[in-house]
Order: sequence, then C-alpha cells, then structure tokens
Amino acid sequence: FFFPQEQTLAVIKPDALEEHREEILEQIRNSGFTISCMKEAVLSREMAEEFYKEHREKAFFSQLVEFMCCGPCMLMALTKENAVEEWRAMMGPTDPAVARETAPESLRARFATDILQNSVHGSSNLQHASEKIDFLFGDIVSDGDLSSHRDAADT
Ligand code: DGI
Repeated sequence: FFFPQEQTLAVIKPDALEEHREEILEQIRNSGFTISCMKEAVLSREMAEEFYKEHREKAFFSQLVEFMCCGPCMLMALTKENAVEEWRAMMGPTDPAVARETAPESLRARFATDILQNSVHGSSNLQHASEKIDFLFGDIVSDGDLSSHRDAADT
C-alpha cells in the first residue's frame, strides 16, 4: 500500500514529560517519524481551552484544561506516511485500563495514570492535525511546505 506523507500534532502531556520524555522521543524516532517542529511550553488556560474546544460541552472539560496547564507539555508536528493513524496506534486507547487490556505495548498502557492524565495526545484526523499545528506553530509548518516536500520527493 502507498500512504501519502502526512503531518499530525503530537503532545507529551504534563504527567509524562518529566519522567518519560526520553523514552517517548526515542520511540517516536525509532518508528520512523520525522519531528518537523518541537517546542516545550506551559500552555495558558486560554490556549488549553482553545486546543480542546471540541470538548467544551463535556463534563470533564474544566478538569482537562486544568490538567493541560499544570506543567510543561512537549508539542510536536510529526511527519510520516499515514502519520495520524500510526501515532494514534502508538498512543493506544484513551483509557489506560483499556489500553493495558487491548494494546499493552502502547504509550498509554505503559505511562498513563488514568483516563484524564493519559500521557500523550494525537490528532484524530487530518483536519484537526492541520488546525492544531497552525494554532501551536503558526506558519512554521504549513501545508504548502509539506506539499513542496512531497513534490520534491516524487521527482
Ligand atoms: O483523543 P483522545 O485523547 O484519545 O480522547 P478524547 O478526544 O475523547 O478526549 C480528549 C481528552 O479528554 C483525553 O485524552 C482525556 C480527557 N478525557 C476523555 N474522556 C474523559 C476524559 N477525562 C475525564 N476525566 N473523563 C473522561 O471520561
């Protein structure tokens, strides 16, 4: 099968960054992702609210925002064929209890504490990926950059 180059937005969340940063970064690199952009940052409440705006109506929204601001995150744009799906597979299911049953090798099975403090984030589709990468990295990685990259690789 041929999969086009894609970008996804990946985050190492505050619960995992201090203790598991190196292991997670090593696994990302060993799995063939290119880290196109990376920055460590403490999100402001406003940024966390915007980042998770799709969940604004959920009962856990304020907890989620609070948690995402409680310490530094590592924000990354990852490039690879089929990146969105592959990074989601590496992360495992949202709830680490489920992850430990169904995907014991996944990052959440290994590092997550509970359904809220679950170590990593990854975009669920290309639209979200491009929106969140724009939001967090501005013009550093645009779709235009990626398509010219792809064109260069094809020729
Ligand atoms: O895409 P995911 O991160 O796997 O999951 P999601 O988009 O459904 O939810 C986004 C985040 O919100 C998730 O990583 C942790 C938090 N969350 C999801 N479901 C629950 C939750 N937090 C609490 N406290 N309870 C939940 O049921």
